[in-house]
Amino acid sequence: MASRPAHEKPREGRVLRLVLGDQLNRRVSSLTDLDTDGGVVLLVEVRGEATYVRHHKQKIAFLFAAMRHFAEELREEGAEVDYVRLTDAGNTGSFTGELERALTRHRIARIVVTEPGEWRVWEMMQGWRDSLPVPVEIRADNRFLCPREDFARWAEGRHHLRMETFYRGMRKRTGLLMEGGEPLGGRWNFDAENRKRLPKGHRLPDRIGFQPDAITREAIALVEQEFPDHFGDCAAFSWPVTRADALASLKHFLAECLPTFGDYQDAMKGNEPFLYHALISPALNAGLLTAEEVCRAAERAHREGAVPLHCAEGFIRQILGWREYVRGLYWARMPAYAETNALAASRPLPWFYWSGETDLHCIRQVVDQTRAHAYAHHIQRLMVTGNFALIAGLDPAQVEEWYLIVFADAYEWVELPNVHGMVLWADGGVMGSKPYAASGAYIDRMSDYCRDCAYDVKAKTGPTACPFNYLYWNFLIENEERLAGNQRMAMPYRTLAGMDDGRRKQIRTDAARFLDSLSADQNEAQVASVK
Ligand code: FAD
Ligand code: DLZ
Ligand code: SF4
Repeated sequence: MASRPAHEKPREGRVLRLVLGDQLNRRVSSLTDLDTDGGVVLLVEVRGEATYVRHHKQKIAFLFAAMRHFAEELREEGAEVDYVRLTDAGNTGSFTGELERALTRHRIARIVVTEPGEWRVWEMMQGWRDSLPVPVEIRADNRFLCPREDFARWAEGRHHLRMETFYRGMRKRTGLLMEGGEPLGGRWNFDAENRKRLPKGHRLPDRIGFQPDAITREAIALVEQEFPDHFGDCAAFSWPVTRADALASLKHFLAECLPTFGDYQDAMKGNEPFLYHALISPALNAGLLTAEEVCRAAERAHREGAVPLHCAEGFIRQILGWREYVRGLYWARMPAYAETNALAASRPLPWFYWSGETDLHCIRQVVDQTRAHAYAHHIQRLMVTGNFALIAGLDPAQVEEWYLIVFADAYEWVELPNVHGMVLWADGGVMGSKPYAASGAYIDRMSDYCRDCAYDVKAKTGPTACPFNYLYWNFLIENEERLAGNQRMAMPYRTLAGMDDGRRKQIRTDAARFLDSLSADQNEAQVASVK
């Protein structure tokens, strides 16, 4: 709680509870005493948040729709809600400006807010304690299972922060999938069983979408009008924007997809963006669902016999493990974390990350579906657009900005560790013991993309060879000094050492030709027109 100079008299008035657009949960810490203390709940649509990066249109529409529905639900409950719309007269466009204006509209004694997800906003909040004329109480974010301080304690003194160690601690702490202090089924991790390719002719489950209601349609129209040049379109918008719909979406996933989720967790298929994935990350990250309830529901489904253990574990690990871990890492290591560039990568982001116009069929698939749905699943993000960015040596800052823009679930606390650490290894190994570099063979094994590609995934060199193949070896050559000593990279470096000079030279030539053609493609004006 902020202290105030002793000579100042406490202001009389009510509590102002600021709820940010990704804190839309009735149990969020800023609202826990709403019933007893009352006060005014403030929600604000501000241009600054929609444009600090030029978010995908669906992300902005999703959040505005969810904020408007949440405000209605609070009102129905009897709460006093002050809702500022983007186009309201006098809207200053920033959280700070809107707090200042709210203090002129209401007699306020103190402000209560839950800590934000992003460092950028955290810094802003620190400023409020000095600049605003009332005390500002910043409460811990209770939507996560691991408090920031607990993660910081765990991370203290460790250079490498391995997810698996953290995850086991979280299983013990929560008792999820535990029996008598031991992991259910005798193993912590069933990852090895979660790597199947989709069989030919496999019938995927139908997915439920949510038809935009009048409030959501209005939010979409607002976004089309105010942010017409942002990336993406809203034609296929079908995200759940209320807690009730998010719960319906979770229920559908648990019944129809989770029993098979684990098997095909890493699979990819042309024109099939969703497969068995949960599609809950926008709702989860905005507060419509909580990590705890989702994990408990998945565990229950297993204990009731509806879901095999490897599927329940594979899913729970993503949330209890990865999601909590990246959030903890972000807060433990920011702001320095974002600044490193361990592999000194500097190539500009190719234009096809926006347009999808490329002969690399796998990239085209992921970019096109991302434009249409503001969604790509984990392996697409990691092993297609991510892997390409790594082995082509793309500038981490530009890649990170792209990931923050294009997905409906993107917030820096989750995007940055995944991109900077897991994908680009720009943190020099804090997060992952080795870079996830892979050749075209991985994509071919896990998808049917290569079948429809102009390149030949089996060819290693030459103009028709899959660029992932020579870029992979070129990446190893370029980073030999930095990576050859890494135990986990020993095998590929042994293979590289066995290559004759001619092969190495050919790899370098193919890679240079391809990468130079990318640079030639760069065109700022074109990029702006596609965004
Ligand atoms: P499912 O595959 O069904 O998984 C269930 C849930 O597990 C997800 O909803 C998510 O909450 C959690 N989860 C899974 N993997 C991760 C992970 N690596 N980190 C954190 N949570 C995870 N997720 C985001 O929410 N926002 C991002 O901005 C984001 N950026 C990413 C960038 C890259 C390069 C990579 C490799 C992953 C990123 N992820 C991000 C993680 C993951 O890709 C998405 O959470 C997932 O695709 C969301 O879809 P889903 O709900 O269908 O997930
Ligand atoms: C992402 C986003 C957008 C586009 N717009 C708003 C907004 O108008 N009002 C708001 O309260 N929050 C918005 N957000 C979410 C914030 O960016 C998010 O709360 C911060 O990044 C902190 O995590
Ligand atoms: Fe992607 Fe290479 Fe396969 Fe084409 S051949 S889809 S570029 S992995």
